[in-house]
Amino acid sequence: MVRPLGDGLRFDRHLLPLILFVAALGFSIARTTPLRAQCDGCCHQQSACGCDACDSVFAERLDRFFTRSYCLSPAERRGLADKHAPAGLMGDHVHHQGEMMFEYRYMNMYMDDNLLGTNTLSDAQALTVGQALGTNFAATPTQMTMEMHMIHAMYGLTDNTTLYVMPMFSSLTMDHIRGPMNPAPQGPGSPFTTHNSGFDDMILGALIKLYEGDRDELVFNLGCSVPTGYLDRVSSAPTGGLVELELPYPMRRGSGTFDARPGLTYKSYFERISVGGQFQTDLPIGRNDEGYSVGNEWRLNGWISWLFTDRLAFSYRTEFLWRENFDGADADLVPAQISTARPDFRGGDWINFGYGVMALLGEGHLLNFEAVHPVYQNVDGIQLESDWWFFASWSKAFD
Ligand SMILES: [Cu+2]
Repeated sequence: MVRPLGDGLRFDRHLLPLILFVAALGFSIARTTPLRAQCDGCCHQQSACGCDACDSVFAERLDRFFTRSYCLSPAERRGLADKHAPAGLMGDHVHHQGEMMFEYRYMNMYMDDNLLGTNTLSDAQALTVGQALGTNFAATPTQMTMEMHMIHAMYGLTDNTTLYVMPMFSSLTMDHIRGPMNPAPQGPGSPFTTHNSGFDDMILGALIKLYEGDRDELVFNLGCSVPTGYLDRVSSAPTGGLVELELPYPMRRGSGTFDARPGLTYKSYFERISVGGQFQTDLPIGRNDEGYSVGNEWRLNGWISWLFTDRLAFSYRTEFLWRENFDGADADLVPAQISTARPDFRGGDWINFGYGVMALLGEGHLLNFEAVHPVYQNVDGIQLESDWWFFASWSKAFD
């Protein structure tokens, strides 16, 4: 009936202790290397210092891009390529008073095939298994692509408080196969595609630095989202032009509610690596005009960034993501038609790995890329299986 999660996506739980061990080892090695231990007293003038470490690995400094500096001041150390969290995360840093930052960020999420719990289903199975669960009589989704364009502006109100706003534009495309009760002239088994694009909900808030040490910091995210996305987009594609239907839950741009998005980020910088941890939530407040609220979401992330040079860093992160089912339901959707109209088929648990590259070019242009893929996913009911998220970002700060 179902086949196991294939193509290397099965999460091998034996990997987890290994990952934790490597992370702990890296952390302890870094911890035993104090920021200035290698050349007491001489420090941050690398060229004049003369000690081995300060002369750096590329003593001849052909290009700043290939420089590896040691013994930096805390402020200088925070300005290297790993100054931001991996591209898929936000809310990790503050700016000093009067500093502004602009970022353009792009995300592409790709989903293919359906999951029942942790098991991948073929498209034909998605229809029959779905019907056994009381849905997918009209169609089953088979693939989805979500693209997002995000403009992120940050402003340092004080040295400890940074305001930010992030308008987002999203483009959603979902492919389907029609089921046995679909009246479309093309008939059961025929494919169709729905599309939705426009402004999404807008994220804004304040980042508050709760603690700052020589080489670590703790930042609280007093964030929220406002319901600027439109929920009632209709399409006649599912019925082959016969009837217009509202697009189901995952094809909607936004939650329709104000969401509280508190989060907490800790970052610690060492000579050539930095580590970070973040707990970030998305908690809808009340129900929207359609009579439902999207599920609470919690994300726990841990990452390590390694400075290959001052201006080039590689990152690795692990994300634990928990998402609840929806409360209530939109009376305009018929849950028996398709699994994406089921408010009780929205939650699940995911463990994702992320691989990133960060490059600091010219005068402070930061390019940040990350590819994220799930190593474990366990969904409630039948849902599309996540394959990849890609993030790309350009940012620059201005005084
Ligand atoms: Cu910023």
